[in-house]
Amino acid sequence: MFNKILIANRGEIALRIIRTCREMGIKTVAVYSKADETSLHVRFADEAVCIGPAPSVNSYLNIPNLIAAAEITNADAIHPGYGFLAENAEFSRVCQEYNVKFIGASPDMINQMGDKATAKATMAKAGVPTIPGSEGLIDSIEEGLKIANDIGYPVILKATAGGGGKGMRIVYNDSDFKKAWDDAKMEAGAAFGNDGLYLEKFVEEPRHVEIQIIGDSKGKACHLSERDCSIQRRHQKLVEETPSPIVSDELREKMGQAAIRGAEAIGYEGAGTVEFLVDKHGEFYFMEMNTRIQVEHPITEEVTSFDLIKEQIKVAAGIEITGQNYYPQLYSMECRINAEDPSSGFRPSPGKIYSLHLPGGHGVRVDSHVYAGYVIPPNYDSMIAKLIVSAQSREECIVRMKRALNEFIIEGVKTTIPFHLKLMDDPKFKKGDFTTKFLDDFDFSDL
Ligand code: MV4
Repeated sequence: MFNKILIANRGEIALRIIRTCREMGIKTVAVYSKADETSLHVRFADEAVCIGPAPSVNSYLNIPNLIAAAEITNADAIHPGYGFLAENAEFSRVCQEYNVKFIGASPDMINQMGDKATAKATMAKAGVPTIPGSEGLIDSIEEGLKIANDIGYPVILKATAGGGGKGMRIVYNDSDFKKAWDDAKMEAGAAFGNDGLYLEKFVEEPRHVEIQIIGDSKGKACHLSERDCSIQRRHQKLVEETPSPIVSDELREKMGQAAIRGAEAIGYEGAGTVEFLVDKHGEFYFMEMNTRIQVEHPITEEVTSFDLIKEQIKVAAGIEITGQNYYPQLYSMECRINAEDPSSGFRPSPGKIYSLHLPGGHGVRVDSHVYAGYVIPPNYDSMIAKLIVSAQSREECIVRMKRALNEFIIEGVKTTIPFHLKLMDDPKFKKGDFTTKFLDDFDFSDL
């Protein structure tokens, strides 16, 4: 087992990783930027190293500084958390080069899953259902038009380097094709330095359902069931839940087995997530694979009683998994509490938290790094807490979430709490009747 893990991250996830390391008897090194000197992860870790000024590019994304911090402190592993360098193939490679175990995917795996057209082709070959479309990248508008006419409109053009919606265009007919192609290519080239596009049938009003998997160093993988992440705004998830209201035991089994087939086909090691779109007929299709721990992992922990960070560390240390799959024994839901004003287009609201009261009680978990007097820096993402509740049914979960949201007091900054309170009272949400378009016509003006 590792002796000391350096955590190449900040905020709640840095704290989350420190907590598991402490329980496992593993020493921790926090790294921090000048803007995070007063952060809790710095105080709770065994050691802390300043890695640069506030801007992420100079600190949390600065590979030489991170490696230097690991060498100085004699850390034998690095946990990247999510975001920042969690899916950076170069960082994974440099860690290997310096003999520090990267608790995440290999450079090869990151490259393979990071290129979306390659990931899709790899999964299709492994027998995972994929959406009909081009075989790999499209070389010309003419080729794209031909495929669009073969499969039928509407179609969607996607950047192979994308994910998160950038470089994506929906096309409804031949006459719109050229503009969509030019726009998507331009946007992808500017955002990723890679303007490769592929095409597929556009699935209207899908659900976003993802399967949590764990693979070990022997090539064995298991799944820990699904999370429904359909409540999103501009590709930012706001609420996640498990089990999904639309996933039957039969569908869970099929999606779980598909995710395992995909993971085992590539010899995936570590925790990962296989994202699927589920259409209104209950057909599911591979969308993307994330080679990291995700923000919403706690809901899976709550319903399976697994510590996913502990599992990540164990497989990274070479310990084999049992090969069993895990199914929800409870219902769990997460609300992302962001320092944003939901009534003004979710505009960031950084600044000082004057007073704070965290909810608690039966079935309530808060993963957060904030405290009364903490100043939320403007440099990083605005998530300040995850409110996770669990209960025996979805209905009880919603009641408990409302109770906990009402106990949550944050003075000094605007937060997404009013949005969550309104959502918990929404008749369609309460029925589990929503798709990824749900928030497109949600009224945020009275929050
Ligand atoms: C799609 C789709 C419909 N049909 N692909 C959005 C981000 C990227 N990961 C893929 N995305 C989508 N791909 C086909 N063929 C709809 C989306 C999509 C979406 C997916 C999941 C969650 C929210 C979404 C919001 C808008 C579009």
